[in-house]
Amino acid sequence: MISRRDFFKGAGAVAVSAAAVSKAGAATLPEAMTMDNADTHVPPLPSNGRPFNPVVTLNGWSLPWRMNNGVKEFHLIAEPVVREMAPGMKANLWGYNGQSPGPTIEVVEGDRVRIFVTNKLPEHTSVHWHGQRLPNGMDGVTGLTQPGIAPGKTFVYEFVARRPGTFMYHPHADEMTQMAMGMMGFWVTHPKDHTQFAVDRDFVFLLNAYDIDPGSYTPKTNTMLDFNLWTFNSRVFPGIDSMPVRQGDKVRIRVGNLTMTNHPVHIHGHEFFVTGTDGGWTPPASRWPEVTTDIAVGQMRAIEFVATDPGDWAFHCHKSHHTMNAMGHNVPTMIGVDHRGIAEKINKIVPEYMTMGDKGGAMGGMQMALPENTLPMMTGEGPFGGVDMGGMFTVVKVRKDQKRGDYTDPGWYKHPPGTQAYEWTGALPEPARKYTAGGQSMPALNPPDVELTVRKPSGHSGH
Ligand SMILES: [Cu+2]
Repeated sequence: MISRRDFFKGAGAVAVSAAAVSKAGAATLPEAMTMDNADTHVPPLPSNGRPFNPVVTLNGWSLPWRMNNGVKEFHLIAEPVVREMAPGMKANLWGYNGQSPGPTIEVVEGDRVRIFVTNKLPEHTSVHWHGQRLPNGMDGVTGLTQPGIAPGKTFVYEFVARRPGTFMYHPHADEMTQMAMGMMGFWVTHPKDHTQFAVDRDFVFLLNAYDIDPGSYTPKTNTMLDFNLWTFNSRVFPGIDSMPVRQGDKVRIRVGNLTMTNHPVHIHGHEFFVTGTDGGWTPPASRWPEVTTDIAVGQMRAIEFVATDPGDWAFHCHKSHHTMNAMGHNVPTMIGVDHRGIAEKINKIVPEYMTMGDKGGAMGGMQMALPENTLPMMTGEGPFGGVDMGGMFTVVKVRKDQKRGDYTDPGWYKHPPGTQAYEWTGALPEPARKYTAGGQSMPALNPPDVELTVRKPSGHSGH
């Protein structure tokens, strides 16, 4: 739930006249709304200010504002937060206004924006408005354009949102620690004309990553590459909300990357165009259709597609290790290795021990005993059993009967008869086999009694 913890009386959904606020509020800070859970919220935003089509932040929310003499005022609180990353696991992070990532800030091109930033962290911070055109002194780089905001202090940033598009915010102060702890948020500047670039659904989220040892709660901030939790908005599958859309909807998904590596995001069943980048909207003539687009560190991308085909369509990062949750990476590949004897011996010492994957890694049907506060590597349950993935994975749910503006999860897709893969139970012909370039047939894995046929390579016997 959104809650108000400061003095301000005007309810977010109720229009408060600018004059009334400016008298009462001139000497005060704007209210600091806070969020205490990680569901996707479609909150009613204040009806003052110019109209726009709001975005929906996956497992997040948009920050309400107040108008003060024509200036749109927001109040961000940098503070320690507890983030549920998926049911069963909580993390001690740093964020803004009760959550990590912080709330999405939505403004309209040409808005004069004033952001109060209060620091409730144990060390100094600042906020950099990533991608914005603004006066240099508002750019938020500690030591370069301002002193750090000391613990307990509040700074004011003020600028005109000059360019419509997709932006982020994050500290430029001890950023290795502060970003590894989850300090970041999304920013959308809507076009002055709200019919321009209009879509039916506009989802936003950040790519971020954490290294939290199983059984612990706080990220290891010195990790450079080997993170174990790859997240959309500090959530992992199955904790990431789905993206429900109505069949025929024009859908936009905006993604920003504040991890330490690139992420090729991939959609099933539809092609999209990259319509927006870090620098704004792409000229239509420059676009080409894709099903995967790579998002480099520090980049933002907006992709768009028409949701023509009903179903539950996976949407995920295509690096296979990024659709996994906490795991060790020093595990040897055991596919094809018969280790029945080994497991029995180890079980005498470690009764809970389960060998990893002699038939592959799929764990859909079984889960190892886990330490407190961690997640299985590959978790979420689908309608047909375990989805062998975790991490950066969610589902675009395209439904004919999803109501306009309705973001409630419609449940699992019911496949019409004859449109689903099924088991073949008839006779099987001999499978065609192919010889490799070396002329040796591929041996079966761990063959008990297969005779290898070795042929002399032909055609290269000399001149
Ligand atoms: Cu990735």
